[in-house]
Amino acid sequence: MMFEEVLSPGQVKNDADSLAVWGKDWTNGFSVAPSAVVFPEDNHQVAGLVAYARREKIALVPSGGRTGLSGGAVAGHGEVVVSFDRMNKILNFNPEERLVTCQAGVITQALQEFAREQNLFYPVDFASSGSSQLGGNVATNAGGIKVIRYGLTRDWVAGLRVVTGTGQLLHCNNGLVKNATGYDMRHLFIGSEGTLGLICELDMRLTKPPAPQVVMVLGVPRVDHLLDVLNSFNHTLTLSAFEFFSDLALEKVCAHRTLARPLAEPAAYYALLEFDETAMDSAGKAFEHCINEGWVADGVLSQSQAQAASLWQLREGISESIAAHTPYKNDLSVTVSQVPEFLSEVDRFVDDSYPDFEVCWYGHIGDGNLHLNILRPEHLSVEEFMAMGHAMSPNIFSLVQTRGGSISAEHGVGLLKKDFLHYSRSEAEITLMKGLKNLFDPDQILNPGKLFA
Ligand code: S2G
Ligand code: ZN
Repeated sequence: MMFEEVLSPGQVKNDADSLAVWGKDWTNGFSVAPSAVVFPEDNHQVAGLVAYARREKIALVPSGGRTGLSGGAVAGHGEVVVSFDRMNKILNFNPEERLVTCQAGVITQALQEFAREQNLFYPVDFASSGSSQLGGNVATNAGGIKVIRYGLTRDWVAGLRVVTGTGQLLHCNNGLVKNATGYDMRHLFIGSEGTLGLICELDMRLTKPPAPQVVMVLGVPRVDHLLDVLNSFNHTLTLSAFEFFSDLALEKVCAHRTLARPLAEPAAYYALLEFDETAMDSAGKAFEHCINEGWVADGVLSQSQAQAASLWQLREGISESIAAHTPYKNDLSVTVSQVPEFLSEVDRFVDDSYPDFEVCWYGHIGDGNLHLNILRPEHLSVEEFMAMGHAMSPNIFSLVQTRGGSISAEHGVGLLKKDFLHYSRSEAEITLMKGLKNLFDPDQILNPGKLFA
């Protein structure tokens, strides 16, 4: 049995069903062919299995909630999947520091609930938080819907225990607030997609809960007005979220979830705003200003937490609602001020070059992150369509590159975007990143083939 010196037989699976389940994530279009799945239960077992893998030249693919959208957790070439499902305990809570020590396999929502029980708040949130794991959130520096107010996962990691590709267990920062003693190693591992080390344990910071939240959905006739609306509300209150979606996205989610449209008349775009109920007066003034300026045609304000949740469904339900169209996904970001022009440029390109492609826009426009999902026309097979999506991407990524944007804002590079990394990172940076990879994983056993072409 593999890893017999480190793991017990019950911690190793190689039956076909297990290989099929744990060998993939939410990304379509890549072969799934791991040789085994292992389930370590503590940091020392992780260190032991990496040392064993290094000696036996076995490639390892770390796997958390398997909600990734760039193939970062796909094992397609006989790798061994290292699942953190059994490292799913909250180990400690320190009220003075407001720090929770979690194993990597803790589900994001479990941390959110634990925080609530302590009358505190873990603010990083997104549609997949019910199944994603903290280790994977850190490995991809997950963002989601509250970044405009609370930042990204990176901003909430106070400490990490990571096993590098040489089998060393590193303790990074130990939960300290201040630590000016050289390079902050945390930030190398955060967003490294399991290519520099296997994240085993995290010290996550919590914060005070906000006031009860109110949600507004506004009908916005023109894309450039979205920025005017953002600026108008940003000047008068603290936004917890500023999301957007197109009318096509709304049409799909209302049909899929049999939800009523939020406004009497359709609009080209919709902005979903969330803010503290204590800012209601300021929000009313900003809304009136936007109506008077013609930036907003109509709007609805949640009257209860239940209604706030149903308005959020209009945004958070989009991804699932369009899945049947096997969309070709691009997760792009530019600085916020460039969003309207950039979005219009991409629309023009797709209209001119692929007139039968339907563009479904949605995303976290308040932080410049747009999710471009192109719906597959029925006359194309998934393979044909994915190939066309891949072929069109250089044109879209050239538009991103011109604006100094990112070809992957929050979903990571993985397998899906590795051929396009140079559109967002210079040759010098890529050379240095590969140097770091060789330093931390000299035998290239950690998630090989990901991130770099
Ligand atoms: C979102 C979820 C994945 C996708 O809805 O914000 O990050 O692109 C996405 O559908
Ligand atoms: Zn997103």
